[in-house]
Amino acid sequence: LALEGALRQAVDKNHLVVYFQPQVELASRRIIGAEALVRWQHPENGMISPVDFIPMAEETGLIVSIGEWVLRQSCLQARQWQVAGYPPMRISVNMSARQFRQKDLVPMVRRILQETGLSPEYLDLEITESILMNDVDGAVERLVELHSLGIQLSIDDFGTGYSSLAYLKKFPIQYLKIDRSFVRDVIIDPNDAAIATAVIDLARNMNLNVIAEGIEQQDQHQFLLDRGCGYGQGYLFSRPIPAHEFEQLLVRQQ
Ligand code: G
Ligand code: G
Ligand code: MN
Ligand code: NA
Repeated sequence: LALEGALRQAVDKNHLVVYFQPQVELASRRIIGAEALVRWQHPENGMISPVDFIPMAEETGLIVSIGEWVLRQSCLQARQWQVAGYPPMRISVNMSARQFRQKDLVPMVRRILQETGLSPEYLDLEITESILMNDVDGAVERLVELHSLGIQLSIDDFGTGYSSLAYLKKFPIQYLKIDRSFVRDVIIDPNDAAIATAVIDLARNMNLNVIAEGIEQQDQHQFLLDRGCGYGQGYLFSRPIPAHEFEQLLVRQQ
């Protein structure tokens, strides 16, 4: 309860901050997008990871206002980089279960796109496989509404849920994100290698883009590239970083 009050204050006092992790084309290492990841800059306790407050925010419903704030900040930042003349790139924002089910989600996203001036094709919403599988019919309906805004949709943490592949074709999505638990040991564990390869093949056969998460090593990068994985993110390329540092990466690759 103390944590909840503190988080409420943090929202009001603007103590939350959005970090950005580059998403790169594996063949060229060029930045094609960024995943927005929220952090809590606590005045005394320093930087607090979302794993330590998102679950509570989800339980209390605070996630709805936090999620809206993250979305607005992310769209604003992406738009600012475009206005500054950097090549257009996508911005990926994580959806929580509660947010995904919010009645006014679609008008809220539409309004933020209008307010920030970001063209919808540059916004990507990441929804975890487990959220989608929790209520498949409801999820399909919701995804169709979101897709009609002209935004992109990704399945996050793909492979970790009880995914029925039969449902996949019903979802109007453009990206699968291979969960980093499969990438970590992809070189040494034949099962992880088989799963990663299967997801890449599945994505390709369904005309979906695939992003591998958690790439930390050169040999993981090479493995995924060799198997036809188009995109990736991970510490090998960059950790999640503040906007001003991200901009330096954009400058460097011009
Ligand atoms: O940023 P990592 O660096 O620590 O993020 C940890 C977890 O928190 C990830 O599962 C990530 O998806 C989640 N997360 C980060 N930012 C957000 C956000 O803005 N909204 C939601 N719902 N989850 C987020
Ligand atoms: O759950 P989601 O996929 O949104 O989580 C993104 C999380 O992955 C964030 O916590 C982010 O900091 C973390 N992350 C990003 N790149 C790497 C990486 O290369 N290795 C590890 N271990 N974590 C990573
Ligand atoms: Mn994610
Ligand atoms: Na993930």
